[in-house]
Amino acid sequence: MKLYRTSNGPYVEQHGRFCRVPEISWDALVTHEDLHAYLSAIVAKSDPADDFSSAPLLAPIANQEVWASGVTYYRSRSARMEESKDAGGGDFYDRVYSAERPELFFKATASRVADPGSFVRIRSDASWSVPEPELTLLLNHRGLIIGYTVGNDMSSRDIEGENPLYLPQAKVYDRSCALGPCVLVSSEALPSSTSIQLEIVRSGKIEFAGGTTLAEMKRKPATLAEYLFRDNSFPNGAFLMTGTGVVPPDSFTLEAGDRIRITIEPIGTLVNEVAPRG
Ligand code: DO4
Ligand code: MG
Repeated sequence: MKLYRTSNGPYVEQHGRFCRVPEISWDALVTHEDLHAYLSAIVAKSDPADDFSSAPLLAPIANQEVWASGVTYYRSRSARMEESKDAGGGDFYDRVYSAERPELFFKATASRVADPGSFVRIRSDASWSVPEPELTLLLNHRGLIIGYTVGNDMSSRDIEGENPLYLPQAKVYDRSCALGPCVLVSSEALPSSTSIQLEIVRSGKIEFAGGTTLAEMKRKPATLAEYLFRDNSFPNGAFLMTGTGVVPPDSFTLEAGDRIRITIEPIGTLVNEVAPRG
């Protein structure tokens, strides 16, 4: 079952049938005692809505913070060790990859999150920028996984590579994050065969394509969620990005106009364009 946030309010989709979710705030949905059961009851008793496709999609977020996990894939560890070797930071990435405690960092508030189909940004003071395609968990106020969405953790590799202490600047800025197109409402773990695909299209041609699967992820989503909620409360729930396993070659940097397509099969495809510079 998929939950969409649109400018006409939320819609739920099951087996190709879209139903309007009656007037209830997004925060109330995220903190519902049993979201899956609540939405199933709506689908069972409502007439299908015919106005879903005319409703522009919004990122599935209201008063949730977005956090992110780092170095959860070997590919991310290697790329970061390489980019920070002149700064002497490489060792930290190797250590965090094998440590018991994961790397978790604050990523965005809703105001910094781009809607599906809208612009993401590269920083004006960055020279090496990439998207990071990440399975993103939706956690309720108790820290339980209640759904999954597709996330893009836009990153400035030159800024992080210059000094790992610049991580917040490399990661947190306006439109540095995109979420959507919907939330797959499920508390079941996704199969390890679940693929995450990234495609970057420039001037109509594929400039980069790559992918990974959840089998490559070093950490379990539930463990990442447990660490995030340790001594930290999220009364409206939270999003937790689970890290990237897809890193374009070092010669690649994003340009204005690039179209970024991230597909995680059971959820859908999140598409965003890089905004003009300035
Ligand atoms: O360690 C810095 C950030 C890592 C990250 O964003 C990732 O691995 O996805
Ligand atoms: Mg990331």
